[in-house]
Amino acid sequence: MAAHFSNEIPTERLFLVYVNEEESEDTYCELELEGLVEAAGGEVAGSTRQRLDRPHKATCVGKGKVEEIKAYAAETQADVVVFDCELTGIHIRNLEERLEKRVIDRTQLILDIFARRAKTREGMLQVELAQLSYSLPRLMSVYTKFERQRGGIGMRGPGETKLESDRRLVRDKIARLNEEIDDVKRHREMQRESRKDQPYATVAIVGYTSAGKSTLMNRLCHTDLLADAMPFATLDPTTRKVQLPDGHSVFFVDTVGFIRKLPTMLVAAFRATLEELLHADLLLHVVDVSNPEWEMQMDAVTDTVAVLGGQDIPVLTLFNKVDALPDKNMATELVAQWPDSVAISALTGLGMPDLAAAIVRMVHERFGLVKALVPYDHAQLAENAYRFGRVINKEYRDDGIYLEAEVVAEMRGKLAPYAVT
Ligand SMILES: Nc1nc2c(ncn2[C@@H]2O[C@H](COP(=O)(O)OP(=O)(O)OP(=O)(O)O)[C@@H](O)[C@H]2O)c(=O)[nH]1
Ligand SMILES: [Mg+2]
Repeated sequence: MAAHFSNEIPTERLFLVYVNEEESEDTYCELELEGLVEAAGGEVAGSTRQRLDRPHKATCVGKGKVEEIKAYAAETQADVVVFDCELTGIHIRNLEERLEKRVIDRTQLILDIFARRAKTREGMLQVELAQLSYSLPRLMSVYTKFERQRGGIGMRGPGETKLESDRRLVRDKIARLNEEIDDVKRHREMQRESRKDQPYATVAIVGYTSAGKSTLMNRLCHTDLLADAMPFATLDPTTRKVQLPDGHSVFFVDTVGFIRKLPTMLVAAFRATLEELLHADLLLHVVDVSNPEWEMQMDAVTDTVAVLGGQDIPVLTLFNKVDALPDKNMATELVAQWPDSVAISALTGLGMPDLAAAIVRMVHERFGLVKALVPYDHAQLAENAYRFGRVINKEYRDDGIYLEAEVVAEMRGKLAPYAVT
């Protein structure tokens, strides 16, 4: 993975603190955090874990643990201490003071990866917005404590002024970023509008990070997108038009991966990108069944889709990486249990004919019947029904072309003015 490290900045050594409620999650959480560290270009110096039902107010973990972390982190020559949970501004301030090291949490780590991955203007703006929104409340609580201390000895002044001005600066910057993102969003909407001239169904590929979405997209669309074992290899959505075996075309969209404990703030900052999937006719939910935690990952994705408002879009579940399953029966059993599901290997191509058939079937289910009498000067519209749906009946009448067809919603809209019963 050396390619992901920058030559100019020395690789930072990160000491990891796993903070879990349940023991059963340990191994998986550790692997996941290590993957995130690697994706951020860091190196794992060492780690420790702490079972925690409720974080301590001042330092997240208890006093004794803080001392232990301090000793370990010094011993392993770590530059940064990473907590696998969300820290408050107070936590960060106190921990940095006591550990004498820079302290970051899981969200900051993810944001750092996003910052490295962002390539498009929209992606970069969204990452910056997320970083600032994340820093704002933390900035406040750090100063709040400072403020109170000063207040205690009867002083008012620089501390508060600095807090006020810092807050205002960050807020102004956030407002500017939001405006810029709105601009980009309008542009994206225009693109989507222009796609409406080609009212093919849109199929969005969603799933947990590293589930194999880009690998599948590459296989389906012959693209050459980065597919990598690192989390969050994809940040910006890519769209491609592909012809299905039934002759109809669809747009496939590859999207950013989801992860458990994805902070809502982050989801909000990426809303503009993630909203792409709300316009989809069908979601392909890629699940890495070779991962022992696939059920948890699946829930995390379903929850995030619902948070975004996409719970009513039909989902085709793809049990991916079946080539890596020790027990081949597992895939067959899962598909039998799960409605609208297919077992595949995006890597080897296993199950692709089944997948194509299932997409055709589900896209067709999204088609709706229209009966219309299209005037001759709009004959192209009637022609388009062949491209964007299935024509059941067509008659050339005196007053226009009578058409009975099953077409996508976009196309139904276009035919609506000429609808007959
Ligand atoms: N064994 C096996 N590995 C796979 C399969 N599909 C994908 N992979 C591997 O899984 C890793 C992640 O694949 P990606 O396609 O980048 O996953 P993604 O869902 O796009 O991930 P992000 O964009 O990072 O969210 C890569 O190393 C792929 O080679 C599969 O069917 N079998
Ligand atoms: Mg990807």
